[in-house]
Amino acid sequence: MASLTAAAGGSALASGCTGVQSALNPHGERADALAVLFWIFTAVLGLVWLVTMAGLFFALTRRRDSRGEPAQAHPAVKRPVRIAFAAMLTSTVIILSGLAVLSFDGQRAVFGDGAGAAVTISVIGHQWWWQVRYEGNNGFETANEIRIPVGSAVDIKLTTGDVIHSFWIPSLAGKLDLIPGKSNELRIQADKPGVYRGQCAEFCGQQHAHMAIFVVALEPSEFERWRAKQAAPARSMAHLAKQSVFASAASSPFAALSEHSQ
Ligand SMILES: [Cu+2]
Repeated sequence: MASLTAAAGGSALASGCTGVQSALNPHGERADALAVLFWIFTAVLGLVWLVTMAGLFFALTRRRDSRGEPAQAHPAVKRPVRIAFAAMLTSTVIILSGLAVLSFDGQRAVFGDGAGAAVTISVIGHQWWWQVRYEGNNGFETANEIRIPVGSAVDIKLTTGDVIHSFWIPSLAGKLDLIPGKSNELRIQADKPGVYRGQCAEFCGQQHAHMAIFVVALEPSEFERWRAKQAAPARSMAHLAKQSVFASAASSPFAALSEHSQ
């Protein structure tokens, strides 16, 4: 039991950085750029924190003047102090400028529009679900699930039917809001097949926490098969009229149907 609990605890801890919904477990070009940015900021600012703490420690533990005289009210600023101040000011300007340039560069990589996308999908936010519309001649709709081909750029047009929502698939791309009266566009791309979870990232009402969306990345051939099937007109239900769909307790009503028809 204890080992079970420990294992569960360990996996819960690890799942903070991995799994189907993590910006630190990127599976797309744009998510990669964001993850790199995160680690650079963490490393540089971690180093600044360490140097600051070392300076503080040094100042606190330094031996006092052996003569034990009270500090002067207006001591003359000594040369080493001036040098230290100049160094701190210069390094602050250099570090902040460097991070700002990296940040703007990352922004371009995440939101800059590239070449034409393979697939364009409209996503409309609702309280509290995602309407997904595949545009084109044989357009169709799904809900709370987006299927995309692996390795292709997919443009997502974001609008909302009611309030502000925010579309965020951490493993694939950055975050972008859905604003009433406005259309935003975000590009996603998955490097390998899998299921990637997203979550509405803007509080939008009571059921906001349950407003999840899944991106299923399929091999291109598999995606095309699925798309063709979705786009095909619905089959007539006339032949089902005489059958009792709920007669069987089988998990799938369709399994029950095929049993009846034999
Ligand atoms: Cu929402």
